[in-house]
Amino acid sequence: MSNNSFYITTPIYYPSAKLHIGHAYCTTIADSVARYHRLAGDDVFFLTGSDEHGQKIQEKAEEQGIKPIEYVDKIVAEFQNLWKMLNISNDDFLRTSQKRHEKVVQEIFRRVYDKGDIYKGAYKGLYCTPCESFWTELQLDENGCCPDCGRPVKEVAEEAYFFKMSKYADRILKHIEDNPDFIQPVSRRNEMINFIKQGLDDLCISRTSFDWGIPVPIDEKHVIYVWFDALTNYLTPIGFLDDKEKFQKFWPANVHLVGKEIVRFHSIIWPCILMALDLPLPKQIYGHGWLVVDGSKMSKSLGNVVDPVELINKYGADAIRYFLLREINLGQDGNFSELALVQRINADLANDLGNLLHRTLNMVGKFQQGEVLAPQGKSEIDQSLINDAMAAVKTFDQGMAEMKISNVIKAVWAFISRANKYIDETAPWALAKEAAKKQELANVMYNLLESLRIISVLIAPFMPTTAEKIWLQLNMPEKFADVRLDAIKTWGGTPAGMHIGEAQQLFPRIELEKEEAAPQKSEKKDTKKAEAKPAAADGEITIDDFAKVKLQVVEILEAEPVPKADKLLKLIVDTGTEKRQVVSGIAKHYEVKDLIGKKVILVMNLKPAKLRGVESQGMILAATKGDELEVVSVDMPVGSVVR
Ligand code: ME8
Repeated sequence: MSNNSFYITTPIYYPSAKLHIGHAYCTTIADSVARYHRLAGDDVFFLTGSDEHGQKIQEKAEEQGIKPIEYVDKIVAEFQNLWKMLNISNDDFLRTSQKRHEKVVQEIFRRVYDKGDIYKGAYKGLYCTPCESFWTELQLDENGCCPDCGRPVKEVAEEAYFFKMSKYADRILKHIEDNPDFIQPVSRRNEMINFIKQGLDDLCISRTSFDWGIPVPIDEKHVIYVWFDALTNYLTPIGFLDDKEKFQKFWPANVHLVGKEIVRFHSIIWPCILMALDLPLPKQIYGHGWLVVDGSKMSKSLGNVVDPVELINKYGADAIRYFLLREINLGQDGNFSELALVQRINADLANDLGNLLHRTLNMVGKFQQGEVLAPQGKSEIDQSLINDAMAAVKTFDQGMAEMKISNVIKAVWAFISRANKYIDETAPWALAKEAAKKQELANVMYNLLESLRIISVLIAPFMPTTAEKIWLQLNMPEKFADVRLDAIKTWGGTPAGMHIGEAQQLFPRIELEKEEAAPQKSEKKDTKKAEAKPAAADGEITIDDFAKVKLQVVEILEAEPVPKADKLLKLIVDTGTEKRQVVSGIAKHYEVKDLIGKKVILVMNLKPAKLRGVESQGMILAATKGDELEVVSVDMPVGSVVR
């Protein structure tokens, strides 16, 4: 077992508004990585916090007629409540308004000033208040606005202190070029190299036009400009000033996880400050992608800002965590949709995982009165299951160390499907009928319980509550919090002779809500919106309307006529994550045998309906003209999305 230290951070978020699903996404990633490292036996420090100073916060507080600290106290309490609800395991929460941080920032200012790397000058610049960033004319976008957020900038001129960042340009460029892992993903690294090559200006690090900030220690008229105050947060809680041992253990950080828009601050400005302090640089800056909602950027004006608290109340923290981590490849942008979330809950959690647990515990209860019997010998199928389990553990270990979270989850779920298939292959219900097969049945039951023991540990970083629920239902003797990865690196950790615990449902299947399944019926609810918009041209829909239809490639596995309905066929299709039954009016146009194996396009999110009493979960696309009909078939892998 390794016992390395591991320090991971999220950005400290601005308390200028409530946090949304994008912030929850970043913090959930960091949490799953921190949990993995604890599982691997590392000594972990996981930091998040709030970036509370600056003009924007001061203005917000003034609008409400309260002091800035009163304003931030309220919002930051909501941050902390969200992290509790989402089961975030941060070791500390840094608020830049805390005294301990003020001391650190002032000390850093003094040290860099004494070194001669801070000087007083006059700042004339273009300032974006929401982003707390200065820009040069050249950096503005084509509308003369902030290149990060597109909002107008204002010209400001004032006396200010500057950090000699230009002095470190060559060193930081060399560091980035010499250390390919320093900035991830590679696309962000290339952007940063190009940015530095255009030349680095010195950085304005103080302001006099507002006072909600940490005073410059040598000149109390000034407050420290927020990025100098914000970036140094990463040093405060690990004992920069007051705990040498702790500081040596955790600095340099292993990874600063940030959104792609602030990679620049973390991979250029922050390292330059650290160089001025003669401190080592963080090992990695990882820029994750942005979440959009139903294909659109989240914004207050569109009214599509997703509140994670509401989602957690509706679906539970583990389901949200699972969706965010599974659905989006780290580093790429991703889409959040409630419909996709519900589909994942139903297919992956209720179906794949829930069924494996439920079927296994039921059978052990029914066939062995809940007792775990010792296995003896192994069949070929048993051995292949064991090999797959060990391979999944290896993929998990390597993949999580590299933060390939989505791939790891896919590998874990492939093993869950494999274990479900093992039940079908071994047919325990048939073994149970023959007294001579008692040991074979005991082996199968043991292998399933052991698979579930391993799975519970493998899902712990992503779904900590569910993982422990499984552990408790298996009735494992060890306390779940004490379990480490080593416990699942060898097969056979489930002790024989004990009894399993009580079976409980993990995730109930969620019926899609009416308005989601049938958006055309929600007109009444939306009268305001309809009035505000001019009526669309006859039959015209927007891209957002179209995006509501989830189309996907599925394979027809079985087809049979629906009794007393000469036009209808009942099809069983494979969607890649589940099997579905679809009733389709194509009986007159196809022989059953010609449909098997055909890959067709299914409307996945159509509200289930009964046709002649037979349930249909979706609709297959077909082209028709007069009496002619042909289903639309494509040669793409099952599960491909059609857009
Ligand atoms: O930038 N998708 O704070 P901030 C994914 N205080 N992630 C998102 C997102 C989205 N749509 N929107 C926000 C700041 N984020 C500074 C940081 S660090 C020393 C100072 C996440 O409240 C993402 O991680 O604007 C992004 O970098 C961060 O929130 C920005 O949070």
